[in-house]
Amino acid sequence: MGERLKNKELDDEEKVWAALRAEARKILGDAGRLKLKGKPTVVMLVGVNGAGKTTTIGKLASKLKAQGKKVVLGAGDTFRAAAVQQLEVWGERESAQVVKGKEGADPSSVLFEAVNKAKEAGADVVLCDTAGRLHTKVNLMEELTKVHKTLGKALDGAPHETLLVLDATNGQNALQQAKMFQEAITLTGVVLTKLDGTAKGGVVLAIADELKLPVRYIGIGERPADLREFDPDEFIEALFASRDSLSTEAA
Ligand SMILES: Nc1nc2c(ncn2[C@@H]2O[C@H](COP(=O)(O)OP(=O)(O)O)[C@@H](O)[C@H]2O)c(=O)[nH]1
Ligand SMILES: [Mg+2]
Repeated sequence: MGERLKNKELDDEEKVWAALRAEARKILGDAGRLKLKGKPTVVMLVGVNGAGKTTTIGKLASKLKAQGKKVVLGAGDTFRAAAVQQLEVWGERESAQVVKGKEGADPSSVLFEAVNKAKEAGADVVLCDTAGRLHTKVNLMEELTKVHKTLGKALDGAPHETLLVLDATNGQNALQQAKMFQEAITLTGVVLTKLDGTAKGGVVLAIADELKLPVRYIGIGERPADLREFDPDEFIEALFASRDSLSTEAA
């Protein structure tokens, strides 16, 4: 920041705000929605328990269905029986096939099968749910690495997207979790959930800056429609709007 503004310019408040705004916009990078690259496009969702993975999968299924896409859901969180049931409820609601294994089944084989079923069915997208907690963190990261690799064996280029789901109300903690996942697998983007529960939109900037990952979607509630494509320009407008209206009032 300091280098980009000459000392003299720092006296000009407008110039400082403009520079801040440009910097913030740069941090957000190219965000935007999922690109459907493969047939099917395989998307893996990861994140700690309660972050909103399963709910985000349901919302994404709803969005894709509205676009006329055929979606298969892979129940890769085999650690908790309730997780599979929760995914099945979404599958029924969005009329998407759910591929599941027995309780405690190997998530990699369940998701391998999900991709194969999707190929057979000519589906457009496979959304892969994963566990957020196992006996230890090391177990979890090893499992996710294995799932990631297995998806690549099921289909060349898969997973086409690996989205990290983060609860925005977790603040600094979310960042720490993110780094842990980033060390284990290659992530391609972030979904930030529960932004309805926090006024701190700034967390979006912090996450994009720290992780150098695009924010693809934001969750703003629990209903199917409560998932928005993240629009960096709109976000910057909103972030600086309060400041703009203040200076207009002052003028
Ligand atoms: N308010 C709000 N709640 C959400 C959002 N996304 C998920 N949730 C809720 O967070 C809880 C955990 O979500 P879940 O999808 O089960 O998390 P998972 O463990 O990562 O699969 C559930 O009660 C969801 O309804 C969101 O964007 N806003
Ligand atoms: Mg879940």
